[in-house]
Amino acid sequence: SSIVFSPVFNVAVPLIDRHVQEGRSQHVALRTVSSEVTYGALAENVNRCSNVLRACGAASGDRVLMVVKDCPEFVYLFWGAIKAGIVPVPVNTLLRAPDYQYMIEDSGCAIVAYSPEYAAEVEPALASADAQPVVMPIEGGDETLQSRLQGASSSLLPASASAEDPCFWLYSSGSTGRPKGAVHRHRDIVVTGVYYAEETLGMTADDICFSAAKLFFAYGLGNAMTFPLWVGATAILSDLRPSPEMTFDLIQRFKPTLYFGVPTLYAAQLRALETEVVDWPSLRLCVSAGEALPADIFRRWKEKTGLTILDGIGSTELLHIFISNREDDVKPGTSGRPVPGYEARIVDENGDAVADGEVGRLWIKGDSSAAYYWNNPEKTAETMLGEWVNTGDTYVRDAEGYYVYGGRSDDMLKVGGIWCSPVEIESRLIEHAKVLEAAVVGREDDDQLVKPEAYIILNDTSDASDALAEELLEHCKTGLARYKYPRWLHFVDELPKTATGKIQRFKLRKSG
Ligand code: 3UK
Repeated sequence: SSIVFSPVFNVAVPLIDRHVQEGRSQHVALRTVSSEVTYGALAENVNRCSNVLRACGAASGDRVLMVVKDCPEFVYLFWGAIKAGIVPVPVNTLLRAPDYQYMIEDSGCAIVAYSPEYAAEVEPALASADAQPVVMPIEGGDETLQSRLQGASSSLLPASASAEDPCFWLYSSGSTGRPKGAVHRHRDIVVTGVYYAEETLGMTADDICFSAAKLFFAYGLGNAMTFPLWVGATAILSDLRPSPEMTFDLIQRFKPTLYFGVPTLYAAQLRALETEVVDWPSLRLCVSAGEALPADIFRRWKEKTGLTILDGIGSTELLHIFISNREDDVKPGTSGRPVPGYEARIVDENGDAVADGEVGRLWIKGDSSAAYYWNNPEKTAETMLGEWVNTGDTYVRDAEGYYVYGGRSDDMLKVGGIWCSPVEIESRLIEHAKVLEAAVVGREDDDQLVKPEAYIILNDTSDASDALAEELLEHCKTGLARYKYPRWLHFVDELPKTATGKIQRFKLRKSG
């Protein structure tokens, strides 16, 4: 059931131009609290954006780094780049200047586009980077994308490409080392649209998609952009930080049919629903991904709202969800079964399949997997094993064929669905003058969701106090992306270590 692509294939044509060619120009593609963009207007703005990018000197294959909030310009830029043969690289907007400096240098991007909200982190990154990309703020002045779009031509022929050509990148983090740019191809967007959006969720042009996960995550990128554009549906976009109030307001205002969240947010919404009444007859399905959805949250959500949450596991490397529950086939507490078009294997250290009921590493084969990591042959070789991708997760397949998540095979944490490296938090803690050593592990909170917990050895143990704990938390919040601060902090006299001095995080995970 492989998808066949014509030899010349630019994915901007089926996702953007096709809707105009097929008479859907008046259908709403994007909706925000202040605007509505039809498919006709979208196609014109994408062309204008291609022309602006070319006028900035970007050539075929050049990268445009996007630190952009969820707004129509995100969509114009992403597709304007692709249609012109330029490679968009949307990145996490919650990061700090050193992260952006690294991505500017690693990607060798020709252009950096950013929403003014992120200027305080992006501008210092540009100033210290050893490269001089063209700088393009999205809005708020003369030399901005918004102002340039007004003067640009709205016609453009798509750059010639093949389904196998590099199309866009997404950065993915590891427990040690820098983030890696996963290079995705034109076809990957179609593959996820067909197998997951259409065949698994039954998405059609009548759907209205609302994703609490932002567009810069592969999860949000599919939910609120590539899926709706693939089927000709409507996406709701909001630049507000996800919160129960924000989601309740948008659900009541815009009446989405599909809602995409992460477990931490479902847990917070359930708490808010203890005192609040929300009416949501429009929703037909809810989706969860990013980290495992505890069965208890599934059950309480069903009880409170009558709605089913479909848990599914996806990754940046595979682009979207490859094992999932389905409306007619749900087993709470599991990730479900492989999505059509994907094969899953659970293997031992030698790469041999283990029996059902036994724990192993999860490998996935599917046509949406990234071609390679940019500039990183070692990590590419570790992760991309011929046709298979090593997900870095441990899984068990139960007797009924459902896949049960068993944790990471590295030390990485998923916090609110977003990657969080214990090593990075430890490094930040150690930067504090009073800290000698630190170890960070994941611990489950009352909702069975993992959050970072820090164990700290002070230079002078008599400094231990609540005030210092507060100070260290503040130190983390200012130096790291906000979601990465430790939720618990313990002062200890020693840390469990191997003979070679490596911290034994598994021992800390068992303690307490
Ligand atoms: C973990 C899950 C258990 C797992 C993503 C949907 O999360 C996404 O991509 P990332 O690259 O992280 C991938 C890793 O996250 N994970 C994701 N979903 C689940 N673990 N149950 C789940 N349902 O460790 C995986 O390897 O940030 C999610 C769609 C696209 C995505 N990129």
